[in-house]
Amino acid sequence: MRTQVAIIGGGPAGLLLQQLLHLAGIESVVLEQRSRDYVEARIRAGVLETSAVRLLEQVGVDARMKREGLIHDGFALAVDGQVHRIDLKGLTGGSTVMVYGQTEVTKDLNDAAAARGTPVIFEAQDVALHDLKTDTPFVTYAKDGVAQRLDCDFVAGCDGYHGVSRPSIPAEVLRSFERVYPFGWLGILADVPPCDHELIYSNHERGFALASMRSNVRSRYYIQTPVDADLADWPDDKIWDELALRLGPKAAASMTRGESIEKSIAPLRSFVAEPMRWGRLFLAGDAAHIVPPTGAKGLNLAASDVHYLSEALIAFYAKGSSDGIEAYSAKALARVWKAERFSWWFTGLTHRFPDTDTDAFGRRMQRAEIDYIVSSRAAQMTVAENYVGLPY
Ligand code: FAS
Ligand code: PHB
Repeated sequence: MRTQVAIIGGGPAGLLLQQLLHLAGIESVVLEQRSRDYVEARIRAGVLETSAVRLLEQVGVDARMKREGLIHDGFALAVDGQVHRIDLKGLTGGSTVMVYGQTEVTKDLNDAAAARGTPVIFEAQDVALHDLKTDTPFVTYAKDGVAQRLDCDFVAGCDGYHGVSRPSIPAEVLRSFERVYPFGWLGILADVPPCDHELIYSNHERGFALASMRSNVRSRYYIQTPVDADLADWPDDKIWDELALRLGPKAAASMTRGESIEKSIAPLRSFVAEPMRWGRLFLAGDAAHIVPPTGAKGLNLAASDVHYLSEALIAFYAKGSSDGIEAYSAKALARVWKAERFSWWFTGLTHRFPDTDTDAFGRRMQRAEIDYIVSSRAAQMTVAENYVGLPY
């Protein structure tokens, strides 16, 4: 089999890239190791930047998001019982965010791929990348136990943090940067109305908590847990009790409890791999970088990566120009590092670190930073412009 672009990974990065290329008449094949049901069952991101919404509009995969998504003009920052609203729309001259789960984005992109006949091969096993430093790279994989080969011009590594693409770049070429946080997030999904009409990020002495949502009848909450927390130690009632304590009395009073339909614990890390290109291989999304979800940037960085990559590949095929391809890694990393900074900073502002509990100065610094934000429009503007997403 032959195609122009082999896309490894059928998550949001790979599927959105495929549709951006399809729009420009460029052929691609997505190789996804899991089944479609498995990929769509993963509960992950919940907030889309306006730029990501625009990309879904550009590929004509925005109809259901426009019907079912929730446009948010702001969010709340709660600390020591006080709740402060960050007026995203007012502070950024009109920008907002779209609350629409990654699960739904992935379903919509898969539906578009099926309707448009852009091939997504699910349960593709043992994917391996070959001859990446030549003009004739190829990919091998197994499907239903039968060995396959996919010849292509380019390979897009959209296969996430644990994928095969990043390790295909030689160790002596790749440089990684990482910070692992001393805690995780326990997430719970329940079919109950949210406790507020906007998200609440809470810095509480017992730990961070986040009240989010997927719709007006489905809520998503998180609490910071020790890095070695065991889900078996967290029955639903205990999670609801902890959320009520950490989100504060007003949120607790309007919180509806219910049985969890999904519950999971995720570790938090900041991670960047450079470069995001090696020969004919391009990394995009979690394959190249990870952010702590505090800033809601993971999915949105995947979107900006594939925007830059699609533009580079379109210029190559349409005009024979390699300028975009040569510039891709530096251009994508410039935005990645700014989102890494915001995610790291917002995590530091809202979570309880072991040293801030023992280090009184560290706790005072956290408190002073929050007081500064609450009292300064300029400080709030920097929070707001990063949260709605810096320009592409
Ligand atoms: P993805 O990991 O989504 O997709 C990669 C795909 O590649 C997967 O479907 C995988 O099966 C496939 N794959 C892997 N190896 C392969 C191989 N060898 N061959 C073929 N296919 C292969 N972001 C937020 O903004 N907010 C959040 O709340 C949030 N929560 C998260 C919770 C968890 C547990 C995780 C892991 C991430 C979370 N993220 C969150 C970040 C997340 O949303 C990612 O940023 C987003 O999924 C990035 O999309 P992709 O780059 O497509 O990677
Ligand atoms: C979510 O709804 O899953 C969500 C929202 C905002 C975040 C992280 C996760 O910062």
